[in-house]
Amino acid sequence: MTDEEILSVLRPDGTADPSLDPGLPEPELLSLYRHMVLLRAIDEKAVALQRSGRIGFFVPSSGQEACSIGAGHAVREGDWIFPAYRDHGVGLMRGYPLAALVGQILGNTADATRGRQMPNHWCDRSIRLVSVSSPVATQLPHAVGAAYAAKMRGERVAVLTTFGDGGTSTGDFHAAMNFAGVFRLPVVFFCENNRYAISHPVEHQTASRTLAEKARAYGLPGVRVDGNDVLAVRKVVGDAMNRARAGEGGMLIEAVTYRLGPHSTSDDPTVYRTEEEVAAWRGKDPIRRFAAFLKGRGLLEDPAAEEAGAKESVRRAIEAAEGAPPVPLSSLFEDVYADIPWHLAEQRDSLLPGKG
Ligand SMILES: Cc1ncc(C[n+]2csc(CCOP(=O)(O)OP(=O)(O)O)c2C)c(N)n1
Repeated sequence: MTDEEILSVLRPDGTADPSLDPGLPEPELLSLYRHMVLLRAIDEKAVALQRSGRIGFFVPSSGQEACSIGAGHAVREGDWIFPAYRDHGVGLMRGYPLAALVGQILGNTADATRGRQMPNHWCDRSIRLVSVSSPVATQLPHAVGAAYAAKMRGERVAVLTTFGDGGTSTGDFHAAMNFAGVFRLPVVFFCENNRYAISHPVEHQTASRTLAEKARAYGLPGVRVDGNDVLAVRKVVGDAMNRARAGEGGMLIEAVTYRLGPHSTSDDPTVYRTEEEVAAWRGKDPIRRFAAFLKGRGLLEDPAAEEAGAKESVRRAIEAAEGAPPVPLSSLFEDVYADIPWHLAEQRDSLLPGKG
């Protein structure tokens, strides 16, 4: 392949290219599909919750489901994940529970971080899903640090970090890629080029022909993949993670995709994109594309029933999490110190007399 070519597995007729098909077992194929549908259902409901004032903030991933779910499926037990804020699907695919995800955006006692993180900033120690970073691309050097540690300890694990096209313009991208190249670290840089960094188009982000080609300067391979093709993403990220686990170093992957919705619930994309552009990408919807493949294989009969089932799961998870009580004030003083220092004890006692 040339530098600019984009690897696809799903063909326009709905079949898979046999030379590139990762050959996943049928239950796994269905699981990929169901997680993509679930991710879309979460998006729709979370945006509605924000609009009705029940949550403060949300970052949708509609249009990019093949990226999160395909990449998440390539992560194995023991691997580390340093995600971007749009990649809750990676965690979901690794088993991060829907109840925990919903609890996090509500920030009550159903939230593992007890309302201390900004909404949309998930983490789960049990699957090595490190907390989402708000500042763009700061997760990249963190991922490289974890990869360096894994290498020093002789662990055969890989680290996946995800970020957007805007992330490639940061100093952290340079520092992370350089360090990963020099020390041949087991880290996969998965860049979702969704064409915009909020309102800033990728053409104004870089003068490079592609984002993948930036890898060459750091001595890493760089490849482009169709980010609306879940089998292609799974194949490319899976190969890169295997290579990293085998001690062959890191890789930069540019997934070419599109964000169908707003950047976040605080954004209005109609002021910087045309309806025609959005409609053209709607025609490449990653879920519909994969559904066509599954139907052709006789694995999927009723996509509408799958969507209804996912919506119902989300509705039930929200109902359960909304019933959880708010986090008590006393939690302000918990979980940081084993023995609370005198000055905090004093503050606690003045705020909550008799609770010390
Ligand atoms: C260091 C830093 N600068 C600016 C911001 C504000 N900001 C939040 S998201 C974003 C755009 C990032 O775009 P991209 O990396 O392409 O990812 P995408 O949101 O498209 O997934 C910006 C500028 C920030 N969070 N951190």
